[in-house]
Amino acid sequence: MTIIRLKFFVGAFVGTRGVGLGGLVGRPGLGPPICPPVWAVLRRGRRAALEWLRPWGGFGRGEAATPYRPSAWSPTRLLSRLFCLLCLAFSSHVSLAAAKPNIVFILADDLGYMDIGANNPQTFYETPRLNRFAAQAMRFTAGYAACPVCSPTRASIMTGKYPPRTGITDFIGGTRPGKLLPAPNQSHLALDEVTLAEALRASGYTTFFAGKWHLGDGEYSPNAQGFGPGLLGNGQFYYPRSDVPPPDPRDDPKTTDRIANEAVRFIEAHKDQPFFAYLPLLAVHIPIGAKPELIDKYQRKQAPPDAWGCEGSSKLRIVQNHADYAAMIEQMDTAIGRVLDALERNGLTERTIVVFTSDNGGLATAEGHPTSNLPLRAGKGWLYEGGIREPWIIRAPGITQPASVCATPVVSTDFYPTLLELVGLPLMPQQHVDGVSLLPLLMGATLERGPLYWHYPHYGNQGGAPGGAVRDGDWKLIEWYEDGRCELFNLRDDLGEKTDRAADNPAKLKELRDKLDTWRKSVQAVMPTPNPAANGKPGPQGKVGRQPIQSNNLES
Ligand SMILES: [Ca+2]
Repeated sequence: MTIIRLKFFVGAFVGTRGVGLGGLVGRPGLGPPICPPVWAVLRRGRRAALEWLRPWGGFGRGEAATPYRPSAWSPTRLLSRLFCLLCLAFSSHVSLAAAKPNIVFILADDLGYMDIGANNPQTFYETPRLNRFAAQAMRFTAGYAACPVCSPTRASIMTGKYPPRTGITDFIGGTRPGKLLPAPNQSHLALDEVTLAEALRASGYTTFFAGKWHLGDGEYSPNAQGFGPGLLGNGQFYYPRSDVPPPDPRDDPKTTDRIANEAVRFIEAHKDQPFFAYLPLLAVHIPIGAKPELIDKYQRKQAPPDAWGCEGSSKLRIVQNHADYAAMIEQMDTAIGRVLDALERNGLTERTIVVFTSDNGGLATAEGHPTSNLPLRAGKGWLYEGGIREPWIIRAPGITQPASVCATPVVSTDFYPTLLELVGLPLMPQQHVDGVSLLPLLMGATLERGPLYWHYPHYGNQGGAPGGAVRDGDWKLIEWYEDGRCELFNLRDDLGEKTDRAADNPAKLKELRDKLDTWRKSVQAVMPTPNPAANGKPGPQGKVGRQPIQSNNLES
């Protein structure tokens, strides 16, 4: 924390952008209670500090930087500003330097960015608890998963590393040849990785796990990676040993209620010690299931008729209207609400950081096509935005402002260092090599996060073909490994990735292609190889990258 405060001090004096400090002193946060007069002084100091910092711009929240004005300097004003900065520094100390806060990390499975009301007020689905949670938190509008499928993203959260570094670049168990033979995929997360859970446990945290692991079985289960011991399960799914019988599977086919029940019991039993509760839900992955009465509710709810387009040679759902999927989402939303209620009931809300995200985009091009990610293109298994842009919400009491929105592109490797820094633990740069602490963004400042990269050398089950991608500012390049063809999009103008700008921007094309290539070398990414059995024919998915057919009335 000292480093962070120093960074902000220095940033203020040298006139860099990114000194917005919203959230620091607006309300008591993770720290001990402070008497109201002190808070009043701090709030005045904060307002004055923000005014003082205004000439340097960079308050976040979309305010443009304004040029440095030499006339702003005067001895009186300088003293006043020093006072303001001291207020900020003191308040920062008070907010952050308390007993270790708890962490609740909720990871949905296959939930799309547009599947929650906080991101998509017009959605057919109902997510009142997540919407309310977002109104108490910071919502990221360009938060990404490190991969368009499951296991690699999960590994990136646990390690802070891009998937090529862990060797898990496809879902564990996945292998599908095409024109190319996919790169080899590890069957488990290596035990010498210091997972986020292990790092927190080593610092006194009690850890909790219930749900979907999908990073290895047996000796590679979550019991061996900082959770447990005593988790029961096999294959992908593990749960705490419990004397309480789980809900009837007919009412809880995705074990959503079981996970929430166990989490609530854990929270109540550990409210006096720091804990890290990791809740990787099975919802809303197929097979789709939910409480029968919820399915009845959505079958009765007025819905638009089915509508279809295509992505490559895959059929693409372009309307949200799936009753069973909606029911599954509502059951998830309610369960998340019960976990948040347990924090509140036990007086833990103000000292618990809560994260909500998903491991890949919504399923739109195969396997029942339950959702639509429009206006985002494609879905799970694809490197287009529908496959990798996720719900991303963080509530850090005393740090994040309610209902704040951050548009800076960030990725799932960033959770590891961000959470370490939020709870006051030293960073572990040798471990979370590809993560960047997002604390400045959470505080309302700006952050030069740098480019984000993807490497997916596989044929997905949803139609996607081997490829890589880079997002740098507003620009995004996708390189398809079958033929080396690249697509270039400007996401600021073209969120739906409809217009390939590669032909008219050769310089940008080369720049991003070079960056992607350099990055691949730096992470020792393994490329797919020619498949002799394919005789040069395209993969089973056919040619990818054609423009999807989309319904005009659904464009935005
Ligand atoms: Ca998934």
